[in-house]
Amino acid sequence: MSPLIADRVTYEIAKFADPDAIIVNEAGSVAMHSFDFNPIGGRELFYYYGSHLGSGVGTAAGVKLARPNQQVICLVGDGSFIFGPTALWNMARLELPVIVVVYNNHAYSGPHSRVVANVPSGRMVQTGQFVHDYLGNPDMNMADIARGFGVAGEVVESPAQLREALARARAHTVDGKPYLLDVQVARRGVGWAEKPWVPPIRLAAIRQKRV
Ligand SMILES: Cc1ncc(C[n+]2csc(CCOP(=O)(O)OP(=O)(O)O)c2C)c(N)n1
Ligand SMILES: [Mg+2]
Repeated sequence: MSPLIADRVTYEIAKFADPDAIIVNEAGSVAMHSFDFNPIGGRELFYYYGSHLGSGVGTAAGVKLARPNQQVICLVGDGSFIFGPTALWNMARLELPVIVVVYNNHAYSGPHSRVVANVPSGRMVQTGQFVHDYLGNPDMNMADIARGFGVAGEVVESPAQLREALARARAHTVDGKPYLLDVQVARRGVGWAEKPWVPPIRLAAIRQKRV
């Protein structure tokens, strides 16, 4: 089934994670269920979110440096990820075996839902034309971005592939290397069309010189 439901992704990762894994969370609108966190010897949650996007990947690198003997899994939204993927390069360079999972719904879904909730009679809601929330068309390939920083990874489109990809991620980390999963997840909430509107700004129609 593609795209996946975000909750299914979380469930599969919770099944996969080590009993003392550290979860670094910058997946803002994803519910952190199923992990059964217990900082006294069990799984730990490192959570910093809300004000400045882009901290997740760098935080995960730092947590791995501080706790080299625990599995570190970074959960991050696609919008948050693109604000700060740079620490992937540090993971590659310093050989920090972190698993990064991008919940890629091709959207700033949280702000979208807040606009709909807070300005229900607003023009964007009336027209269904949300100027700033959709990150698809063209879709960003986070595995390609990771490759650019020297980190291996893959795009994941089904629960079966997710389980296989997590096994590959584990193999990479056992080998001392980071790994990134770009998991295609469904946009949730009100006001999302299957193919959301994009602003019709095209230079081709107005430019006079082919430069
Ligand atoms: C530097 C910065 N710019 C903009 C914002 C506003 N903002 C808060 S959440 C968010 C979208 C996050 O998108 P994503 O990580 O894909 O999560 P989703 O809501 O789609 O689950 C934005 C743009 C912010 N918090 N920080
Ligand atoms: Mg998103």
